[in-house]
Order: sequence, then structure tokens, then C-alpha cells
Amino acid sequence: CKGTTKDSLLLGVASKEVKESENLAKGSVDADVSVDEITTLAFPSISTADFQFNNETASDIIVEKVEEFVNKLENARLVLVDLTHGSKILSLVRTKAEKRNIDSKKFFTFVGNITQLYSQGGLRCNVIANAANWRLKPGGGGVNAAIFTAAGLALETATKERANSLLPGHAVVVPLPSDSPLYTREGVSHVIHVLGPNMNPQRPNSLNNDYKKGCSILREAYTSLFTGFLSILR
Ligand code: AR6
Repeated sequence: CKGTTKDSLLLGVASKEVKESENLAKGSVDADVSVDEITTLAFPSISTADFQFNNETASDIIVEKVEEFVNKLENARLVLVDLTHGSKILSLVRTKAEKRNIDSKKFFTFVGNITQLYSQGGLRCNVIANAANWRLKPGGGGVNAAIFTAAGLALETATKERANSLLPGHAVVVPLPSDSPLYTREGVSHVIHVLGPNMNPQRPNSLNNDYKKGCSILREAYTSLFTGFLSILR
């Protein structure tokens, strides 16, 4: 773990957690396949911060969707990521995934910055998901700003080649050019932008607390994300 000062505390634990899960993962795959070759999707909890979606409800949907896709992954893995050990969504999802007996070699949670998972946390993730905005623009805040900043202009250009906007519930897979710092430093080969439901009245297309619509869009968002990830595997 190369983290420093405050980060090293935080990431030291994360790194330990991962070593354990990677050891488990080693046992789960063909002996010829090293951990570095396992395809891993790291994703943030869509819509639960700036878009203000209820954490409890979102955690149910994450676990439901992971359960639906986890058996289609073959040697690949899914990792839900958040910035702090105090993350409510990580702890809700961890508890619910354990209860549903979801294979922890195929799905686990991880604390760290999604743009520094390998360099700071020792976790190789060749695909990362972004909780995007509808215009697929850099900036704003949260994970969107972090990913666009870390990936540099290469991601903006590559994104524009694929799409100019996203509808809620949809995702777009963007191959990351090999000169992007996120590719060279972290080994990220694809970014999947996902647009979740927005419950924040200060952001465009707020659902005004309509959780019936919101849940259906969040389910669609994870389906689009995981289907996009499977399309990279094949
Ligand atoms: N690494 C890992 N997780 C993160 C990071 C990071 N660098 N940054 C935030 N999270 P959010 P949303 C977690 O707000 O709710 C943007 O401005 C965070 O703690 O990024 O879908 C876009 O442009 C939370 O668990 O996404 C959109 O307009 C999760 O990532 C809007 O916000 C999602 O938080 C999307 O809002």
C-alpha cells in the first residue's frame, strides 16, 4: 500500500481486506489465472449522494441486481466502492449480501477512491463505473468529477465518440485510450458511464420523491451497467 498519512490508515485496512479477498479469488479461479488477470468492475453506489436516493432502498436494489448477474460473470468480479469506512451504503450492502449468501469472491465492497484503486489500494480493476450526469460532462462533483479529472482529456474525447447524452437508467461503455493516466497508472481500460434516478430538486429531471419511478430507473441503471460490463468480457 503506497498511501500516505491519513490515507494510509484508511487504505491500509482496505488493502488488507483486499488481499484476503484476492487470496480467496485465487482459489476460486483456474490455477493458471493470476489475480491480475481477473476482470473486475468497480462501481460506486449510483444516485445515493448528490442525487439523494434513499440508501436503504438503493442497497436492496444493488444486492438484488448483483444477485441476478453474479452467476453470469465466470472469472470476473464486481466491487462496490466508496470513499470511507463509515459509508452507510457499503455497510448496508455488505450485510444484505451476506444474508443472501452472495459469493464474496465474486462480489465484495472496498473502501478507496475509485480513481486510485490500484496505486493506493492494491486492487486491480480494469473497468470502473461513473455515476454520470445526463450531458456526460466533466465536473459537477462526486465520482464524476474525480473520474474525468483523473482520466484527463482522453476520456472526454472518447466519451464524445460514443454518446452526447444519457437517459436515466442507461449506461454507455467507453474504451479508455491507452495514453490516459487512468489507464497507465491504474490499469483501467474501460469506463462505463451510468445515469441514475435523480431525487435532488436542485438537479435536472428531479423525480420529486417518486420512488416508484426512482426504483424502476435505478434497477434499469444497474442492469445497463452490468450488461455493459458483460459485453466487455465477451
Ligand atoms: N471514489 C469512490 N466513491 C466515490 C468517489 C470517489 N472518488 N466520489 C464519490 N463517491 P455521486 P450520484 C461515492 O454524488 O448521487 C455528479 O455531480 C459517493 O460517496 O458521485 O449518482 C454528477 O455529475 C456515493 O456513494 O453520484 C451527477 O450530476 C457514490 O460515489 C451527480 O453527481 C455516488 O455519489 C450524480 O449523483
